[in-house]
Amino acid sequence: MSEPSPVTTRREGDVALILVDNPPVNALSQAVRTGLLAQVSAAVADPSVHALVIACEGRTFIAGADIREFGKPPLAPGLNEVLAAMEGSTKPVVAAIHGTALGGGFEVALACHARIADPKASVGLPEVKLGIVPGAGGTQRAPRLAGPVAALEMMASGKPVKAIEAKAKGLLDAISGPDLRADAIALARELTEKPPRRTSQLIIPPYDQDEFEKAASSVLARARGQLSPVKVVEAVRLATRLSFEEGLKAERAIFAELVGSDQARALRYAFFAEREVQRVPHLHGVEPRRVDTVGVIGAGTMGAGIAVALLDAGLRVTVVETSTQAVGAGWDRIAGLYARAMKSGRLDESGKDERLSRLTVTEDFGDLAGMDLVIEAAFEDMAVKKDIFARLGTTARHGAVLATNTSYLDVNEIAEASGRPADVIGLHFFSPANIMRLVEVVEGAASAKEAVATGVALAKRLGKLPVTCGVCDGFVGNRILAAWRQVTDFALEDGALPQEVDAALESYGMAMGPFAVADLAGLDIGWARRKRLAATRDPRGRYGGTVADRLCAQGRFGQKTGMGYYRYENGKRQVDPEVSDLVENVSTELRRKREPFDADRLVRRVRAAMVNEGAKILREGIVARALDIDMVLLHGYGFPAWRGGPMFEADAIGLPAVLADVRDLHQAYGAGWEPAPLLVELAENGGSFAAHGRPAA
Ligand code: T1G
Repeated sequence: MSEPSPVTTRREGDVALILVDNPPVNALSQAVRTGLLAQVSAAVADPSVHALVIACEGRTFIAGADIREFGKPPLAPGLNEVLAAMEGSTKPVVAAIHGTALGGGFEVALACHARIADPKASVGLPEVKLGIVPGAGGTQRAPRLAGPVAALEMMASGKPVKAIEAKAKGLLDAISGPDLRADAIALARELTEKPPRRTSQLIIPPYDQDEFEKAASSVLARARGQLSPVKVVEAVRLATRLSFEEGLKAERAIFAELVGSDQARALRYAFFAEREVQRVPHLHGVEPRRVDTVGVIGAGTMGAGIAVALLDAGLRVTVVETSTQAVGAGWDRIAGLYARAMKSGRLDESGKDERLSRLTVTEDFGDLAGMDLVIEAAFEDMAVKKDIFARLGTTARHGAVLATNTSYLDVNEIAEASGRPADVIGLHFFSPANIMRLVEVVEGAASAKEAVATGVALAKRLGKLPVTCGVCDGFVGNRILAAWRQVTDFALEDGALPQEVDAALESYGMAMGPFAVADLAGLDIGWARRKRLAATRDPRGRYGGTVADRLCAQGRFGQKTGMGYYRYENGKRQVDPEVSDLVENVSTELRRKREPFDADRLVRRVRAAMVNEGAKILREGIVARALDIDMVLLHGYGFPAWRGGPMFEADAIGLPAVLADVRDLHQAYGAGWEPAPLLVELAENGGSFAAHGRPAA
C-alpha cells in the first residue's frame, strides 16, 4: 500500500480547504508537491468548488523546499509546475498563513491570488542563507507585489518580515482575526466575484531607479565573496526588464548554477550543523535541572549583557555587585541596553518595564541563596573567581548550577574552589552577550552531566547556540583565535601592514579583519595579559606581540582612544602612516627581513593554523565532532558561513593540501607549529574531519 498523501482536501461548503500536513515544518517534499498538484487540480475541476484555500497543519505554514532533496537529481513535479497550476486556476486560490512562510513556502503564497496571515506570522525568502536564490518565481513575483527595492532588501538579507510589515509592503492582502481559516475561507468566497489577480501578470509598481541602485550597491558591498546576494540583485534587476516568463527562465538558470555550488553545499552543511551541534551525543537522555531564577555576579559589560539575555527569555534575575555605587551603575547599564533596544524599535515601553520588573540588583551576596543557577561574570582573575566560587559553594542552594563566564581560566580549578565541583560548569558568552548567539558550555572534569545539560538547555532558552566543550586554555574559540592571530602578528613583522592583512582576510569573507577587531575590542586587555604571562613565556618560541606592545606604550588602545592599528575619524578607520613606520621599525629591530605581502599565502597560513589547532582540539576530545568547531567559528568569530567553517573547508579542499600548508607554517615559525598528529593521520589515510569520531554506519 502506498503512503497516505501529506496533502488532503476538506470541504467547507463551496470552498476546498487544501491542507498540508508534513511535520515538522511542512517542507515541500516530493510527496507534498505531488499532493498539492493533485488536490488543486481536482478542486479546479470540481464544478461544486468555487474557491480554494491553502493552509497548513502543525506549527507553521510551509517553511520551504525540503533542503535534504538539494544536491540530488530533481524529482517531478517541480514546484514551478505546481505553482503554475495554482496561479492559473480560474477559481480564486487564497493562502492562509500561520507561523513562518519561508522560501518555497512563501512562493506558494505568492502564486495564490490572495494572501491572508495570522498577526503573529512572518514571511520571508531566506534562500541567500543557503547560497541560492528563490527558485520558484520568488525573485519575479515579490518585486511585482512589493516593488523591486523592498523585494531586493527582503531577499538579499534573507530575513523574515512580520505579517503587519509584509502587508504594508504589499506582500500580504489581509491580517486575520483569531480564526485564520474562517477568515481565509470568507476572503476566498469574496474573491469569486472578481477575476483572479495573478501576481505574474502584475506590472512592476513605479519605483525610484536611484534608490534601487543604492540598495543594489549596498548588497554588493556587504556580500564579501558570497555569491548568492549578488545573484539576487541580478535576478531582481531582470524582473524589472523581462516578461514574467523570461524572468522565470532566468531565475531557473541562476538557481541551477548556484544549487550545486561549493558555497551552497557549505551553507547547507552549516544549516544542519547548527541543529546537530545542539544534540550532544553523551548528554543524550540526560534531564536538565529546572531553572526559573538566575543569579549573575558582576554587572560590567558581560554581566549586564547576560542579565539582559536572561530577562529577554522571561527569567527572574538577581544581579550582585560589590558596592552601592556599583549596584547603581549596574542597574543603569542594564537599563541603558534596554533604552538602546527601544530607540531602535526592537522593544516598547511596556516590554522594557515588564523585563525590569523581573530584575533585582543588589549588594547582598546572600540573595543568591535561592537561585536555580548562578553565572559568575566578575573580573577575569583566578584569585577573584576562586574566592567567589568558595562563597557560592556555601551560599547557593543544594542542586543549583554554578557557572563561570571565564574566557581562559581553568574551570576545573574554579570548580574545586567551590567544594561542589559536580555543580560547576563554564558558560562562556560572547560580547555583546545580549546579541551574540554563541555560548560555549564548558564541561569540567567533575561536572555532573545534569549540570552540563542544564547549561545547554538554558542557552537554548535564551535563543543562543550552545556548543559543548571540555576544559583547555581558551576553550575552542579563543584557543583557535590565539593560534591564527599569531600568524597575523608574525606577518606584520615579516613584511605586511595591518590594512593588508585585514583586507586579505575580509576578502576571504571574515566579517572584520583581526586588527580592526583588536581596535574595536581594545588593545589594553591583551597588553595586560602579555605582561602577566611574560615570565612564563617559552624564550625559544617566537613572540609576536612587539607591534601591539609598542602601540599600547603610545596609549593607542584602539577605537576608544581614537587610535590603534588605525586612526579613527568620525568612527571610520583610516590607515595611519605612523603605524606603518612603527611596524617597519619593529621588523628592523627584530632583524626580520620584510618580504612583499602575499595575500593568498597569508590566508592559507591563517586557515592552516585554525585547522591544525582544531585537529588538536578534536584529538584531545575537547569537542566530540568537527562540526562543533565550525559552529564556534561561524557564530562567535565572524568566519564566513558560506565556507562552512575551517574544518568543513579543510575537508572540501582536501586534507593533504592543508597539511602542506601546515608544514609551510612549521618551516616558517619553527617549534610549536608541528602538524597535529590527527591531521597527518587523516591526510595520509584519505580520512576526513567530518567522518572522524562518527560511529561507522
Ligand atoms: N527542509 C528540510 N528540513 C527542514 C527544513 C527544510 N526546509 N526546515 C527545517 N527543517 C528541519 C530541521 O532540520 C529540523 O530537523 C526540524 O525541521 C525543525 O527545524 C524553491 C529553494 C522553519 C523557522 O530556509 O528557518 O525553499 O533537526 O529546529 O527553530 O525557492 O527550521 O529536528 O531533525 O529549525 O522551529 C527555504 C529553513 C528553503 C527555512 C523552524 N527555507 N528552516 O525553526 O525548528 S529553500 C528555509 C528554518 C527553498 C525555493 C527554495 C527553520 C524554521 P531536526 P528547527 P524551528
